Amino acid sequence: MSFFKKLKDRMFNSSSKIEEGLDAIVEDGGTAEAESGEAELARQAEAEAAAARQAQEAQAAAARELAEQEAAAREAEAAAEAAKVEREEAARRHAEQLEAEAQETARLDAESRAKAEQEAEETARKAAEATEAARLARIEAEEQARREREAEAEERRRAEQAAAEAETAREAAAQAEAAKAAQEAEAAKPGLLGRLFGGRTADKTVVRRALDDAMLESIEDLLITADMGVETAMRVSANLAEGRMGKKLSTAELKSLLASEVARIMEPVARPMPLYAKRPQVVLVVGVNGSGKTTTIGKLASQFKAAGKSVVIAAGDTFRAAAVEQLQVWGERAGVPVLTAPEGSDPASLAFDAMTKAEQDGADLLMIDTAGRLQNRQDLMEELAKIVRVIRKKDPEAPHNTLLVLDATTGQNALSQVEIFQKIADVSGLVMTKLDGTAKGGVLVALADRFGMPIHAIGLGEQIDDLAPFDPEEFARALTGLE
Ligand SMILES: Nc1nc2c(ncn2[C@@H]2O[C@H](COP(=O)(O)OP(=O)(O)OP(=O)(O)O)[C@@H](O)[C@H]2O)c(=O)[nH]1
Ligand SMILES: [Mg+2]
Repeated sequence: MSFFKKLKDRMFNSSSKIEEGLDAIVEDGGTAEAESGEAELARQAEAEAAAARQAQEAQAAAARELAEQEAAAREAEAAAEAAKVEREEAARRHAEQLEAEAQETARLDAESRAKAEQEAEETARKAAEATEAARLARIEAEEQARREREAEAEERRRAEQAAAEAETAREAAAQAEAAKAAQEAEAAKPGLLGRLFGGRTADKTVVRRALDDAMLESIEDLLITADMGVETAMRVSANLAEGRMGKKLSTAELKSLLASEVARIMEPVARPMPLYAKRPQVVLVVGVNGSGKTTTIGKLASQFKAAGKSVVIAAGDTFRAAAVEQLQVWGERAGVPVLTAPEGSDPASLAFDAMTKAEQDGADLLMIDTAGRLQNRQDLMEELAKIVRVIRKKDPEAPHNTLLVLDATTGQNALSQVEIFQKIADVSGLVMTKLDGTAKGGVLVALADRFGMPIHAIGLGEQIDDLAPFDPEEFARALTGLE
């Protein structure tokens, strides 16, 4: 497994804050778009849009027609109903009139019957006439009722026809809808060419968001959360925005911009620990408690040994017996001798003895471990200064390298550690350990941006080969989650 594959796997095992954050920033307020600007894709999108528009128009027209037909059917029904009511009323009035006339005639006849016998015949005739008229009226009413029944049947037929037409229109609309769905399904499928060329023309979309102040602020906040520090986060996001305000960016594009910005900052500090002709080259290793000094010495000793250098380790952490034993274990693993002194003895005098021994042995490198120091423990800091003074009695140029070991999980605190150790120990380079233990890692960018101090190596685990030179591009890709 390549080292940076390991970095990415381990660092983002607990997922990268920056990677996840960038996804969220673009998706929040972004819109889906065609992934590529290729003409083919554009034409396809245009054709799909036109087909969708046509289907929509057909659907709208069918719906309009349906509505009109329904309205016409409703009107015809209302008119038929009104005509029926009117006809019934006319027939009723006619029958009433005839009835009243017949009654009047009968009354007049009865009156005149008493006055004049001769009129009796006439009266009888008139009565017969009246009877006949009533019969005719009845026939007329019956005829009227028949006509009404016929009219009703006709209306029913017409209403049924209108209903059938409405049903037909409804079916047409449903068909138009189905055709539209089929068209959309067809458009969603990659064409034959698309399938042949690995789906290049398939329905690919990507979310893009226009870069504005709000988005830039979110990016800045994200970088700060990832331990980059306010100053560096502001500088990085300002550089990223330069000439790009209003431009639409996808997550991948944003990651790529951020990665190149990070790589640009890191590039000047990515330097392996320099090796000199001077023998022994003295490497003093300093840092706060538990930052990984002893582990890093073991890993480095192993690497130098493998590169053909003769290495001696001095267990300058005389504070704890356990520290000496720990270093002896590392020395055995790396196959290099470890010089020790009794617990509680003066580390400066052990350093001096180790210088003498390394000179005698003609060793290429002398690596001196020191006790973990808190920046605010004045006595320990003075002890460290004393080690440096004593070494310089042997070699005024020593130590040739002073490595400050920093724990990536301490975040922004690493910046103040650099400041303080720089003052008392003249730090020449940094090693950042435990990058496998954080999802942030932005502190490295902050360190590079603020101090410009060389970063020699980074630690990714507790095993002897879990230390590697620092590669800015790979680091930037791993940090931003750029594939
Ligand atoms: N995950 C991980 N653990 C590490 C790494 N480097 C060191 N450690 C662990 O961190 C712990 C402290 O490491 P040491 O090497 O003892 O640190 P130190 O700076 O020598 O500590 P003191 O001497 O007590 O100040 C140990 O458990 C190491 O195994 C690393 O890169 N990744
Ligand atoms: Mg130690």
